Amino acid sequence: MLLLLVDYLIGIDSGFRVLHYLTFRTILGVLSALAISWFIGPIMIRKLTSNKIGQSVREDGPQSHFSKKGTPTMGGTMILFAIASSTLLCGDLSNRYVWVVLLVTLAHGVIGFVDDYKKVMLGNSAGLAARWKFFWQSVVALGAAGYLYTSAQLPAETQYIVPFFKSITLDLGWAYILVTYLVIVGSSNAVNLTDGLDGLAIGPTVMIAAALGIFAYLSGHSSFAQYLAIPHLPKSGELVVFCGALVGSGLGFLWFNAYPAMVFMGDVGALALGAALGVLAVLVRQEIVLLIMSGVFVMETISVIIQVASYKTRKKRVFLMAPIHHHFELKGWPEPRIIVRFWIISLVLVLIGLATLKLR
Ligand code: 57M
Repeated sequence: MLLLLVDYLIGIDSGFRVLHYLTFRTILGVLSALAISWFIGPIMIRKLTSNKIGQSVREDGPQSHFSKKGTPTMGGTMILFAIASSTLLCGDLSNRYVWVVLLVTLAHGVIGFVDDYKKVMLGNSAGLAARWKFFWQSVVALGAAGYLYTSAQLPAETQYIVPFFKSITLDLGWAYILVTYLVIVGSSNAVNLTDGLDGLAIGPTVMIAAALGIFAYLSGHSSFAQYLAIPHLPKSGELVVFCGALVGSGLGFLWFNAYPAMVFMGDVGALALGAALGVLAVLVRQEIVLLIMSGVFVMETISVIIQVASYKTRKKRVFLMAPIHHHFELKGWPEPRIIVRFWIISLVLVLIGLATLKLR
């Protein structure tokens, strides 16, 4: 939006020329999303509380969660409002990548909103049936994948690079659509599974979004891309503003979701944020690096797969409870200890992901 006004604003004061700089608009995106979240947070928590939009807690879960019953949920609506507002304000709205990431994120937010609404407002503990949730996630992800594949203007937009190997680029043709679909839906559901302790999902999400913003900036810059031997994707630079808005809104949400949480993000937040990370990784061609940086989300998902498979085949559990954060809770680890240790693991994995820029 600001870019549409920049010529008019420069006429008022030449200082507004700074709006042409991506870095300045990214910083503005972070701070505006943070300010929006800080402003909306208390209002939203009061509204959710007064409308009794509180979390129901399963009886078969860890005892320590029973005290969380009634905590306001669907805080993800605040996250998404802050992300959308800041991106629309600070981003270049003529950039199709910005619209792809925004629409995929918001579409998953709508799917999560319907699930939360059915659970919390209609008292239907099952929420949106898993098959319908998966169906609509698939529609959105396949739609995005198909659009990106058919609208690609450069081979680099659909080729795969392998971290640590400078000269390997894979052109998988239409398989790009399948891989993109799996990355978006997998990432969305992995964050959803992880969102089971205060701040456990939003912490790594903010770290990974910041790292993907660095990848987007470098890929969008021809000389940096050439120097680092990563694909030069002229349109990806503008994604930094979206990443900045995600970081700002995530930190703003964490202000209220930090232990002991005043609000949960709900599926509206978890599904959307996971999808955002997935589509960002696809747009900057760093799907494998996303897998590395999202190690906590991957670990949580694999723990569920192992637990369910073991229980179904052997009637025995591998973990005390899945996802794995519950396993550590039942081992007696205090919740904050699990959260901070998972954050530290995420930070290490994000730094390893960034190191792939040089280790090639
Ligand atoms: C998403 N939802 C949290 C909150 C959040 C197949 C199975 C592994 C599915 C899984 C499941 O139901 N996953 C759904 C996890 C829930 O959080 C809500 O959901 C939103 C995210 N989707 O925003 O609105 C609970 O998590 C806690 N929480 C916090 N702080 C936060 O900031 O403390 C959430 C956010 C909240 C709150 O207590 O109520 C969740 O855990 O359900 N199922 C499970 O994860 C269950 N595991 C399980 O059934 N394991 C079995 C299976 C695998 C065989 C086993 O190991 O034997 C656990 N979840 C719960 N109770 N609540 C255990 C039972």
